[in-house]
Amino acid sequence: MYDHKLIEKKWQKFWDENNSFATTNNKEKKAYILDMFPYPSGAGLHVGHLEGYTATDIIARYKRLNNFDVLHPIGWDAFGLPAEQYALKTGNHPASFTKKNIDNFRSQLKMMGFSYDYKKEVNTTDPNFYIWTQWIFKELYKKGLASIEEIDVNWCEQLGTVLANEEVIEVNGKKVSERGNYPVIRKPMKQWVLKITEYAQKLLEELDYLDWPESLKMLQKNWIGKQEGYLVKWKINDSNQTIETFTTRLDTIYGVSAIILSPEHPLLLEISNEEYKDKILSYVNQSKQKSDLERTQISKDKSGMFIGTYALHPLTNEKIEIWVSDYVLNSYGSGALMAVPAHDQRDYAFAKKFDLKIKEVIETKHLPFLDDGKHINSEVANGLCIKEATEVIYKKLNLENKVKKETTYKLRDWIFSRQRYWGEPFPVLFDKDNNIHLVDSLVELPFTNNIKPSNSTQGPLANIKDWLNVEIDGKKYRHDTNVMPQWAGSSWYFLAYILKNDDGTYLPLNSSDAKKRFEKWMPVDLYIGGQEHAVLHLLYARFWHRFLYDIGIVNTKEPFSKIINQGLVLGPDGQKMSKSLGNVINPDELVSESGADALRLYEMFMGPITDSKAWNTDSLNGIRKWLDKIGLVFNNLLKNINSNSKNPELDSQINQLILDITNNIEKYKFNIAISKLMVFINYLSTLKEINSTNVIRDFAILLSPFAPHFAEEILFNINEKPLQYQSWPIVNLDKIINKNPQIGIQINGKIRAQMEIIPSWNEKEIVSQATSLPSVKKWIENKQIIKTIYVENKILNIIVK
Ligand code: ANZ
Repeated sequence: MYDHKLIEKKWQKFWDENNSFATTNNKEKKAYILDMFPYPSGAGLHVGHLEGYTATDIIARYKRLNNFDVLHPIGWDAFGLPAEQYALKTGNHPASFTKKNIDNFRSQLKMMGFSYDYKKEVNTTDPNFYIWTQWIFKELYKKGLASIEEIDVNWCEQLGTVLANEEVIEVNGKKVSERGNYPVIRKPMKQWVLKITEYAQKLLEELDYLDWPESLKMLQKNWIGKQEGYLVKWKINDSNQTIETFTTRLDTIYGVSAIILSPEHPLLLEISNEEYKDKILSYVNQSKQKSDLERTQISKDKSGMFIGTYALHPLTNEKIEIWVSDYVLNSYGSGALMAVPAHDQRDYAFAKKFDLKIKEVIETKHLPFLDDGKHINSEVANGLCIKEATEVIYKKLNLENKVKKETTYKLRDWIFSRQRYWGEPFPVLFDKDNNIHLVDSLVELPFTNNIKPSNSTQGPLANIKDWLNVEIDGKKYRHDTNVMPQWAGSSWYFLAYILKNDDGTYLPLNSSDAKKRFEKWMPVDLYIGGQEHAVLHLLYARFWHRFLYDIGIVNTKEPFSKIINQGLVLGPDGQKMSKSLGNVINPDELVSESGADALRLYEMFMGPITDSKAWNTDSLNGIRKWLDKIGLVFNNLLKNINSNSKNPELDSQINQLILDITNNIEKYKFNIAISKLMVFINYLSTLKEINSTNVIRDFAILLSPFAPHFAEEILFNINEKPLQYQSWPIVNLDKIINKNPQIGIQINGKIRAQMEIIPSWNEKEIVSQATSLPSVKKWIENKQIIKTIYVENKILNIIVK
């Protein structure tokens, strides 16, 4: 048994002392390999972190051995609610708590042997870092993309803060905070808002060019929610006002039964009939409690009321009732719709509930009828299908200026203030008239031990009176008492790594030297993390990056060219790991018992990186035993080196191994790569002698991305240089002895299996071998083979009935 404690310590010390993972800058090719930087919680690293971090480490080590300049950094996403809540509970300061956690995280990462360049380490709570977070904010402000607005926000009483839409989730139809599951209500408040909606189209377009999982792109696409349609103008009867409705089905306009406004529609009270107003107001209040999902769900009972006024149909001049209902969202389209019950599900439910007329304008088999068909009862559009009907109706309305094409997005602007303490302060001052003045220099987060919320709408910073008020040239100003959300720092941290100098300082983000470095390193070549960040971090980061591109700071439109979403590491019981279930696995104990190399190998051997998989400590022990076995096999062979021996089979096997490991690492199939290494060791264990240590050296290098300490130790034992001075073995294809050919087996025209054939087999033998394969058997069971056609060394067709 090898002494993992001794060996792992020894090599970690060596790597530290020899700057083994320093970012180089003298090669032709580069690889920027990025992890989603952790939030340094009190719980430390968990095995889920280690899964993604091991995967990126394999790639970073592999790229270094292949003569790439590699940037593989780590840092701390250290502002945020949990530290603040912990501080409130324990009376500690979030800064000291966070520092302690970071120290613990760093030593855990080192314990795992990850090849980070720690000189590039960043921390979002470091003023030298967030001075640039503030700078980006100021640039957004200067370009009109940041403003203070009185808006309906998601207010969470328990957390004492506003939350972004992306931070609110639905549980049983109720809106709750993503953190803590506390109730969230809608409430109008003055808040900083970033206009991500102005970037909706750009963010949508570029998605197509990214090498991201399709499911992740879909999530972003749906979140952005582009919809093309029409705005139709409706004149209000006996009034000069008009109302605009948004529709994607202009063709159905002859089937309108009512115009329906959202409860928040700005014209609602103005145009409603006096007698109805009290009732309408109480309806509006009721709808505040409901979530958007609850409001728009098809299955939910519809509510609403007539507001006592009418609109005039733009084509028929017919009087159409105007209603208010909360299934109409104010933030979508124009906050008002034309209800066509015969051809829309929600409108149908609404019409049924309130007994509105249902007029069919497409030949229908059932109601509501959502498909295309021949239009009826539609004057100019009779006999036409959707496309043509839309065109003629559009033309007719357009002549009278009653319609325009409109693209709408589901994406909402990003609410950017939080009434918290532990975050980036805003680099602004307000004068006595509430005008905004940007602060040129850093606005540092003031120290206080009183981080309790000051009252229900102001952050704890309002408690610090001598910070809050400032006097400049005899004029009085106030600081902003809000701080930025946790997502601010993570929206650009991948650029900060590039800015970080080895002496701990940062290049200015807007300097020409910085730009040169971005040209070298961006975009990120590989980014691994969980899918839970699909619409939060990954959308915000794309938005900021695209903005920085537009103002000429960075050279790529997109920050992350390739993303892999790692699957969840589940507890041994197959459930998501959680403290309450008591199924959390602690990496510290595992490393102490089996070693970091065994843990790294195990995490990669569990299954494909993208799959969710359950923990199994027995398999980890098996991996550890395999490492011991490698030691035994090598020790044995080292005693039997015979420079005269020739073994073409061994030459073939090692070259095949080089090819296989290379291909599988390139395809991120780490579990398969490890199984190939295992098969090779089995083969080596059958040999009596080898002619040199080259095969051992090559094996050690192939193993090194997965189990670096162990690999270094092997190299050391055969007097080879450390990994830092090695390169990836080069495959010699000529040495690979051609294996037996593989043929495909088709059953009724579909490939169902592959089979290796021995050259001496005749056709009859091949058919009999093929039909006895389990994967073929299940397709021919209880069937009759009518015919077989064999194409030499390629395919066997079996026709069955
Ligand atoms: C008339 C109509 C007839 C519609 C018909 C659909 C079918 P998607 O496709 O989900 O984006 N709508 C418009 N504004 C709305 C709002 N603020 N809140 C809720 N619903 C709204 O939906 C587009 C359709 O949603 C629009 O097209 C409109 O109903 C409704 F046979 O207009 B339609």
